[in-house]
Amino acid sequence: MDNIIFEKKLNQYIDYINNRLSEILSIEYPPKIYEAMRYSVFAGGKRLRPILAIMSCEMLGGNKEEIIDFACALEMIHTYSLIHDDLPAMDNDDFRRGAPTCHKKFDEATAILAGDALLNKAYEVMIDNVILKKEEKFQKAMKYISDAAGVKGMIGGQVIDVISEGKKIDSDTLLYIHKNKTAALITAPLKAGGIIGGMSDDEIKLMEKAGENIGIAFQIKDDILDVTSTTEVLGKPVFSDEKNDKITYVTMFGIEKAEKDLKILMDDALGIIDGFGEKSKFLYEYIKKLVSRIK
Ligand code: GRG
Repeated sequence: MDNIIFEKKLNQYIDYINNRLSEILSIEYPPKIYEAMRYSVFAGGKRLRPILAIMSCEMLGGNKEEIIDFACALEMIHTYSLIHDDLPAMDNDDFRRGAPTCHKKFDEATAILAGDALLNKAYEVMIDNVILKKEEKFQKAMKYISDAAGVKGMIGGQVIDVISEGKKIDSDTLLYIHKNKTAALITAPLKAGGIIGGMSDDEIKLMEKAGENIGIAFQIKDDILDVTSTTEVLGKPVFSDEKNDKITYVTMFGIEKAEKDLKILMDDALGIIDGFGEKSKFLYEYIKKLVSRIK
């Protein structure tokens, strides 16, 4: 696909997502909490998860108006997780995306509440859609997203990550962390988008497999960037895993194996997406570019 066409289309998706997020998070009372929520949501994230949701929905001819609120819910859940992850009680990071983290810009109490409020808002928006639209596919989309965000997904992964700090963990534990902390919230948009776009149960299973591979590959890439990039490019400190005494794919297996496994996982995922034919071209290109990301 022509790069200019790709970038143009991608920016259209990002604008569409940002406009809806801005509507959902329009400032009401008490303004301080909305300001903190908006600060982190509009701090320059890539919008990876909502983009995956919309692309997956459109792949079989679904329309983006049906998935947009679920896509925004995913971004709000993602943002809450970053706000809380940056807190002193967790990673204690002062910078993200090149700007002060939420608790540094505001204060700890506001950052905790802004995270809580974003998580809650995600569910408010999804349940509004479920009630209004009454079709089972919206219920299923909400179920995929809430399962992925919970203890059987991102939170479970985060718990094991936190309690593993400074400990020697085995490869199964590392894989559990990557699968749940990172891959769950990458698989969920592909499944939610797919179901709303009209995929069958078998197709959803394929998306689940692809999502898991992409998610683990994405985390491996994150681990690689942590030791190969610079603070200026990443917008956050490098060698943060070492600082936090965390075992990563790179420290466990070395950079060469990390690069090799990343490629195997991505090739497998791309093969699945390619199997959906011509309409999957855009998602295919997008996922391919994720591996070559520099931040
Ligand atoms: C606090 C419950 C709770 C969970 C936190 C997401 C997370 C779990 C921690 C953040 C740290 C981390 C390295 C997570 C792995 C996933 C990841 C690479 C997140 C960054 O996602 P991007 O690159 O972020 O999509 P942007 O900035 O583009 O939004």
